[in-house]
Amino acid sequence: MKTFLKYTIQSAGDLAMEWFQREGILSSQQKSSVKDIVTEADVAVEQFIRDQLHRNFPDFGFLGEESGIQSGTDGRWIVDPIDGTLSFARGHDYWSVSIAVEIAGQIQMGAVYAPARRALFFAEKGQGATCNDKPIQVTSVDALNQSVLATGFACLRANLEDNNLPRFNRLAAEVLGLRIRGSAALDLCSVAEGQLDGFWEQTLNLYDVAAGALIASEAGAQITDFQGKPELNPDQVLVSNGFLHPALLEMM
Ligand code: 2AM
Ligand code: CA
Repeated sequence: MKTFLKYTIQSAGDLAMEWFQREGILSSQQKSSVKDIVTEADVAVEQFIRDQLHRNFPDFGFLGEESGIQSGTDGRWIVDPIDGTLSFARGHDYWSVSIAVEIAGQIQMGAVYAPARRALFFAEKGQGATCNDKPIQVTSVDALNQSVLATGFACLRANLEDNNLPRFNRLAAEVLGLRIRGSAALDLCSVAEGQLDGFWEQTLNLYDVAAGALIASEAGAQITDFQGKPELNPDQVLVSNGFLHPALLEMM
């Protein structure tokens, strides 16, 4: 399954790259709101992944960003064909394909592939995390004023009253650097490999974070909600190298 997953996500990434290189700034259709775009590539890449997975694992269910839910008996695949669609559509390199395998309610394997950055992140539960087959680990930065964090603003598209702006304001004043890069899946991997010391975002979906969260936690990251509950809650994702977690919880 591991070899199959790595092969499939790389093929999907190569397919996405064809669009990325061919189209430059892609024509995009409006999805549910003006701020939520989906490109033709999102749909095509998800269809490709779905076909591959179904052909090889017919008894697995499927949860995908573009085509919704299909139930299965053995477990399910959780797929975001292009996480960071806006970056993709505007020619930035920070976007990824994300595939997780859930068995008996637990994420067992996750892969996140950023083809434009030539980075393939992978983790299997209990086996550690890798980038391009090399082991990766979180940083040991333990002071907020030395930390580089990322966040995102999915919540603003949902017009929520509890949006991320107060947290952003509080943290921006305290940290060494704060980034908004537009792919939650890749942000989790960036914590795993030590480009970032932490990341938080709210109002995400399971397909944005399922694979990246396993990769981060296998690289030594701590993941909680904003109250410190040790679970993956896509509505409130706080991930750090662990050392920064108490200080970050205070700031949430
Ligand atoms: P996407 O690119 O697949 O849409 C960036 O802040 C993160 O938020 C990305 O992972 C992005 O995934 C996600 N995102 C963007 N718009 C969103 C919306 N309306 N609701 C939930 N998540 C969204
Ligand atoms: Ca996404």
